[in-house]
Amino acid sequence: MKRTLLMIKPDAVSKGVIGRILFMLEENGFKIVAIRSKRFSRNEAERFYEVHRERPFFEDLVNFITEGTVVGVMVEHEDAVRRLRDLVGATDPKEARPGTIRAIFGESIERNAVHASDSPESARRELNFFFHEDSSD
Ligand code: FUP
Repeated sequence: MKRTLLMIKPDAVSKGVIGRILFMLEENGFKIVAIRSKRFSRNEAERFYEVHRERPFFEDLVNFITEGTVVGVMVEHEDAVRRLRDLVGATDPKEARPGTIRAIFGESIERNAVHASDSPESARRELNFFFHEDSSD
């Protein structure tokens, strides 16, 4: 698995840190293969976060992700899913390792700056969602 998705969330986009996040990707050896900005409709957001539908935070998550523009970044690296999750850090920025994207840019467990696919299967699905093609390997 060489490719995965990083999504820059509306909090980070509105703070103007897209460039700093892309810089961190390149600095850590990721090749940027494609970039697309988009605004999620409610329906798209609900489909993107389908696995969380029954979780108590689902409604807030959909509200947040539809509040502004997001940026999908297709990245390539050996062992891409695991490497990117390492660079992104824990879901809650307070618990994220110093130097990780969420530790630097995240505001809270909900407004945590970025999303990274959590498995090769998710990467395939989420890349397809952003880029309408299976570009996972
Ligand atoms: P992660 O894989 O680190 O993005 O984390 P999860 O898949 O567990 O959660 C996905 C998103 O749901 C998080 F980015 C933010 C949101 N979330 C909450 O708002 N509250 C929680 O308690 C857990 C997750």
